[in-house]
Amino acid sequence: MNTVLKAVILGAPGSGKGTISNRIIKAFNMEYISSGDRLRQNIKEKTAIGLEATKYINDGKLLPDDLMIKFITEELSKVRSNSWLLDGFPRTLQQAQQLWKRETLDLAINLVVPFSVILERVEGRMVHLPSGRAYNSTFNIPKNPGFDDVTGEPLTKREDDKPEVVKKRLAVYEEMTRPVIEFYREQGILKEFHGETSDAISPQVINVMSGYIKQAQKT
Ligand code: G5P
Ligand code: MG
Repeated sequence: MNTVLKAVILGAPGSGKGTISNRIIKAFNMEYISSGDRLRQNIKEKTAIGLEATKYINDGKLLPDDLMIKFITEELSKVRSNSWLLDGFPRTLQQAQQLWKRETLDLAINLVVPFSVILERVEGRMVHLPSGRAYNSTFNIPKNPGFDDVTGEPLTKREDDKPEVVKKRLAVYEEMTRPVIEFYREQGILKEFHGETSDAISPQVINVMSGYIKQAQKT
């Protein structure tokens, strides 16, 4: 399907942004940019931003806005497609306002999952760093335990998935990202999806996005 759509996906840590984004990009022809995945890749490659990011990420804190806005602006400038899905950015009102000045967004997807469900999920998470594919001991279980289904490469645990850091990330989310949700509500592009599983939420998201794409193709 030919897609023309610029969207952001919001939601608390562990709400399933990465899992659902992977399903969205399989359904539609969109480029996927995850701020967290790209930062972790930079940490692995020991780049300047990677070295700076480590101390914030491992402590469950957000990187400073100026650094993050510059990083994502550069990542977006590399995108060749008219359609993309941005996961993990914006996280603060200032980031949202800067992105709004630069890009015409069509849709802000907000995933609303109870915090009790999230804490359980994050404990069992294993990731394939280069792609951002996430697995779990009870959901999306890797075919070969400890290895990525697609590449066969080893999976790792995220440094910031320790229970005490996850609690901090959830608190930071409540304080810093709530205003972002209100910002998109005021702009009239917010769509909220409630649920306890990604299997229940992702078909609803894909259904809504199909509507946007059909509308864009008519105009
Ligand atoms: P990230 O990487 O953006 P978070 O904290 O926003 O990190 P996270 O943890 O990546 O979000 P997610 O993508 O929402 O969570 O969730 P996921 O990985 O898909 O699913 C979580 C787990 O649950 C997985 O194991 C998955 O398999 C499982 N799962 C999914 N669905 C289900 C289900 O239905 N049932 C069950 N049982 N399991 C399921 O950001 C990390 C850090 O980078 C910095 C910050 O330091 C941040 O803390 N950063 C920024 N700093 C400043 N500004 C920004 N814009 C920044 N962006 C990143
Ligand atoms: Mg993620």
